[in-house]
Amino acid sequence: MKKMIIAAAAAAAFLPVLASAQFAKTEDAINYRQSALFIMGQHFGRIGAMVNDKIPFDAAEAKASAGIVNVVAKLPWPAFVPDSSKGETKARPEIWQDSAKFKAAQERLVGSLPKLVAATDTGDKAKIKEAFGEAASACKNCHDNFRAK
Ligand code: ASC
Repeated sequence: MKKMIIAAAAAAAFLPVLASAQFAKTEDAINYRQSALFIMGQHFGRIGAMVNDKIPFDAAEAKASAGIVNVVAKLPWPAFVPDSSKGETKARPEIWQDSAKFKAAQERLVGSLPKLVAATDTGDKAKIKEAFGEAASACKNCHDNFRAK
């Protein structure tokens, strides 16, 4: 049992390493990050639609979606590999030119999401709306600075 726990912990510790492993092709890296961002957009958008009264509020759905966004938001960033600013991508060269600013933008988003998860744990729509707003502003900050229109 103890061995299994250690093995599981070791596997979990390697997850970020796996996520940053080299991609076979530049195109794979672009597809990978776009896929993660698409999933994030779908689930984040669902929460947004609920707190903005576009669809009925469903606390369990909000909680499930926040959990997904919180995990998947860790994935796109290692896929912004060098030389992947060309091709089917809206990624702007500033991502590579000002990598410290790009990293800070990622961290702002990733840091906002545990608060969104915590808010969905309460089931309180007003709290979820507030945490959603913070995360949405982190999404927008990165899009405004690093994504082509
Ligand atoms: C969303 C979504 C985004 C953000 C962004 C916030 O629902 O898909 O990328 O919110 O539009 O400004």
